[in-house]
Amino acid sequence: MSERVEDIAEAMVQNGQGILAADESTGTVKKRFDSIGVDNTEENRQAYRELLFRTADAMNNSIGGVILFEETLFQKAADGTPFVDLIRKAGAVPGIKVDMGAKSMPLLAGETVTEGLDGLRERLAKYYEAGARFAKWRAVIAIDDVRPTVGGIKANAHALARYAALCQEAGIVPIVEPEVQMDADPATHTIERCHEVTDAVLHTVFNELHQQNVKLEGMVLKPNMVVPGSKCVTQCPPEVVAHHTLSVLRRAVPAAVAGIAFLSGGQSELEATANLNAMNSGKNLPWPLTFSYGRALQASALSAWGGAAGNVGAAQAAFTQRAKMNSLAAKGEWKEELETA
Ligand code: 5MM
Repeated sequence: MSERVEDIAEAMVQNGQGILAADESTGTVKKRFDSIGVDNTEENRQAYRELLFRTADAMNNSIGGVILFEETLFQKAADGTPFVDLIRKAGAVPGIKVDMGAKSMPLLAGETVTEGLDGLRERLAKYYEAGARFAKWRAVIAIDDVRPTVGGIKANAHALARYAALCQEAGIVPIVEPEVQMDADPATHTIERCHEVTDAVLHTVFNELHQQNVKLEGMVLKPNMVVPGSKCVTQCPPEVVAHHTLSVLRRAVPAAVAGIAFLSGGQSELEATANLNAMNSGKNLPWPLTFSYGRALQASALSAWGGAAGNVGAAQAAFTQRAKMNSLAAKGEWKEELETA
């Protein structure tokens, strides 16, 4: 009997569990590996991902799902165990990034639309067969004084909904990720501008999801937090970020959605944890609010590893720490003192 998307979605985000975004495409891995002086070979990518997936404490206690890039979905650990089995054994759900990247819109300068719908039905069947039970599609929304345009928002929202519907048809939970960028250039926008844009984007996305009959109980939303651009002179403390983010989410996201798992978007590890914690502190929310971080879960682990087999233990300790801190934040139980305890 096939599992229900509602049950899979719930399992991914419950009880302070979050999602490890390890779906960096090969080009993005190159940027990350360049920063630690490691060659971007398949062998190194496999060794690094194995280190993460074998971090028992983090995987068993804090991670409910792992987003993989296609190469990793079909890869094996050094002892021949498929990565999908390692992840399942840790009690987490394996997932797959299925979009083909954000491509520039021909007549809307500075905006992108994410491609990858052609042939997606067939690819989803193959990924299901390989063990993936959720998928991810990321729309990248530019932000400045004039962008995004209504046309840019609509094109991305429409594609997100078409992707989500195809996923649910295949028995796969869609993670719907409309990312309003915080670290694009120029990133001088204020938190108020991010509030306005995120609100418009989420309303359009949920309108499209509704029109295409997507079951909200069987999806996870992966939004940006409402924050000022990273180069804006006025930065905001966690309480202010939480206030703006929750006010947008409460107005735009139906209570039926199974869960909300934020991206970190270029925030430091500590900022991403503190902001998530502030959102979960004593508020009565209709959905679990958790993390689906890439950089904010991996930055310390990556630099502790540095490509050396002898550093695997140190890298795993760093990953365990971030996973644990974010899991506490997803329950509103994190305190800064715990970082050094
Ligand atoms: C892990 O990075 C994903 C993007 O990979 P590509 O740019 O190579 O396609 C990204 O979608 C990620 O899942 C989310 O943005 C969350 O990652 P951050 O680092 O923003 O938390």
